[in-house]
Amino acid sequence: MRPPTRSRLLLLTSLLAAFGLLAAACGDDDGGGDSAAPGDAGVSCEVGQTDGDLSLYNWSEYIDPELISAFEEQYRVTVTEDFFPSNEELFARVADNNPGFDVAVPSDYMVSILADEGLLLPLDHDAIPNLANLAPEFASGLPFDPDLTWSVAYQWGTTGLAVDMEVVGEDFPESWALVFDPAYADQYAGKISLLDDPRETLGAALKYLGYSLNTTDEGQLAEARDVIRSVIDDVAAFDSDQFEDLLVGGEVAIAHGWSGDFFGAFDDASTDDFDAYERYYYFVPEEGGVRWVDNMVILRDAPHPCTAHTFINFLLEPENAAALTNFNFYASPVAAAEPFIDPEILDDPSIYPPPETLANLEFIADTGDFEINYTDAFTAAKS
Ligand code: N2P
Repeated sequence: MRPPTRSRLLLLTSLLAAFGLLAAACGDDDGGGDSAAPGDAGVSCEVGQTDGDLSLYNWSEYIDPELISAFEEQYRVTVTEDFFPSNEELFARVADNNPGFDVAVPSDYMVSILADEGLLLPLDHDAIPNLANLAPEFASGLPFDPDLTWSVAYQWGTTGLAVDMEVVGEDFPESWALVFDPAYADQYAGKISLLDDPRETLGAALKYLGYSLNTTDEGQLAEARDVIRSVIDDVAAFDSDQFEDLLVGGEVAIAHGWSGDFFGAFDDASTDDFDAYERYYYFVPEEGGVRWVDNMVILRDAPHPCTAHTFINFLLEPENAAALTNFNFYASPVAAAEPFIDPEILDDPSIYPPPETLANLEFIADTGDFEINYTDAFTAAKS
């Protein structure tokens, strides 16, 4: 195996410890299989070729089960799914060795990290003709993988706050101050949830302070850590899987989370007599925040790389890409899907934000050796 850099090794160890995976990872000796370094040749597959069943490692509630069934039927394979709640947990799970996943769905900065560590298989573009369906901004020039060497966009969206207006009223600042200024947060003590995610939650605190969420300044990061600490007694949960259910279930009144997951919950909670969109409200705070792109990658040592390419190509079919967006309420990178996307979704500025909103947002970037400072600061903030 290509040896990880020293700082990555430290990052991995700290992540494994943070997620309680150390014992599991140490028990697995990968036996030193062959590994592709970045730039190594990948596989070559025919369009539509399959070489076995597909193992998909994804965020939860992120794909329509009907799309999975359609793929299984069309290609006569079985898809198994496993789920991760953060990019760091995904990294920790595959860094030592790939336990058998074919396709995974990391966000932007994690594509850079996985590629740098030699953990990805380069894509065979000839096996993915539906790359032609991507909107131009996703077809090339993305900061983390400009030529789609390793990844293809899956969905994109924003991170923000959603509030229960029955608790916070209608007159609240659209600001990170709601969760990070004790003057507000203390009013909602025990009714706030924050993402259990080092880059997202420290990133939000950094934006609240007026800094870049990609800072590599230790002093700024320490300030952000202290902001989280200052409201720690008000935080009911650090949660990345069920924040939307905590909100509509009434357990919290303010939740930090990803746009589409909230909209899915608002939709589910609405009935003929109850419009959840009147009661709950999602916004990106005025100080700015995260704009992210999640991406399909094929992991190094994927047991079924051709089925993986075929699956990626399948999700880039216009109707399939639209079905994904109609299911999860996240924006599609597939321009050709737009005629098949529900018009209310396409016209919703919270799902397809206008350029002036996007201008205020940052992608999370790989900070290289500094990355471990984020995981350590987050652990310190929570303890
Ligand atoms: C889907 C979560 C979206 C992930 N449930 C945000 N990167």
